[in-house]
Amino acid sequence: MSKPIFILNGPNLNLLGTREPNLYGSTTLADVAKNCAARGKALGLKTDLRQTNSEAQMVDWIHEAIKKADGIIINAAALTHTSVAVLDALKNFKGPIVELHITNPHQRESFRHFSYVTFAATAMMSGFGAEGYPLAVEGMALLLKKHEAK
Ligand code: CA2
Repeated sequence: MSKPIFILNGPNLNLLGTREPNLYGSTTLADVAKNCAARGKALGLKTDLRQTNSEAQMVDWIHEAIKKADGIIINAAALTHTSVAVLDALKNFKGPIVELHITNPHQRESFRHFSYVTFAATAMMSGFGAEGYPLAVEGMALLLKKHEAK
């Protein structure tokens, strides 16, 4: 039986849709969860979207994913640029990992140009706004097919 796709979100993404709409848009994380569940259902995938402001919680969820998820979509937010702990945890996950960003970090400050997550990611997507989440679910469906065929 197939396991869900974990969609993990890091610090401050609980504010999505409520602050800085010029940068991050007006879709809330609850809307994102619904959109991903609907897109996943159409593709035969279950999704489990979570958000934390804590690095330790993020590491624990990645460990949980090792046993309980077929794939990880991760917007680690600021932890993308700072966390070797998140990278080390991701390296133990055997399935596909999609690194996701709402904005295009390469168009922003130089400290956002470096990503630890990239070293463990199978694929990365950025700059599609909150619409990037359901697009990442579609991308994950493709990656899972390739992974299963191996
Ligand atoms: O573009 C992205 O998705 C980011 O991962 C967002 C992070 C940022 O640190 C990364 O460089 C790029 C910040 C997430 C903050 O989320 C907010 C959402 C709405 C309002 C305020 C913050």
